[in-house]
Amino acid sequence: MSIAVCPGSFDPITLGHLDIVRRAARLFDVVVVGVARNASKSALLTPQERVDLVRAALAEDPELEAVRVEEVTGLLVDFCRQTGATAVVKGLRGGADFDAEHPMALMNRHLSGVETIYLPAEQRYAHVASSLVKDIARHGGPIDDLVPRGAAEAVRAAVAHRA
Ligand code: COD
Repeated sequence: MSIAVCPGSFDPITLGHLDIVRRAARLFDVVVVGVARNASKSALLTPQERVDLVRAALAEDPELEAVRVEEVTGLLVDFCRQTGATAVVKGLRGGADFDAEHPMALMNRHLSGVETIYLPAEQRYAHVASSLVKDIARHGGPIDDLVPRGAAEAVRAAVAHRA
């Protein structure tokens, strides 16, 4: 049985993330979304909020019903070992993503042998980033067509509450 992890901060999950998870689910028998903390970013949403928003987004799509969502609290390679995953699936929007992802892919393989599979971003989501979604929301702009249903409201509430 092939098992893959789709990791990310998902702060918040976007339609671009969702597209990568959907495509990973067509390639692997089991996909686990790992909601992790990126030490170089300060998160708007709590880990539980991010997990809940990912679960709510997956529940909207029958194709993604079997995809599990868990929080990653330590090293990604340890999470992969615990879940039995032999691959990590990442989305690439362009060269900057590759430059950021490649050292992690090499390090994760060095640490545990886990392979990283890159999926090119779907063109219509290649400009979508969680950081831009938050920036737009902070300035009162429209984010509803960038994130799954439910996530937009949660981001607006968090921005208003934590401003
Ligand atoms: N279309 C396609 N792909 C996208 C899009 C989009 N619109 N937006 C983002 N993506 C991709 C990103 O390129 C990335 O591959 C993935 O989706 C997740 O993106 P983010 O922004 O939610 O998450 P990141 O990049 O902040 O996540 C980094 C991790 C948290 C996964 C990483 O820091 C990690 O593995 N941390 C765990 C601790 C660890 O093991 N550290 C050592 C690593 S060597």
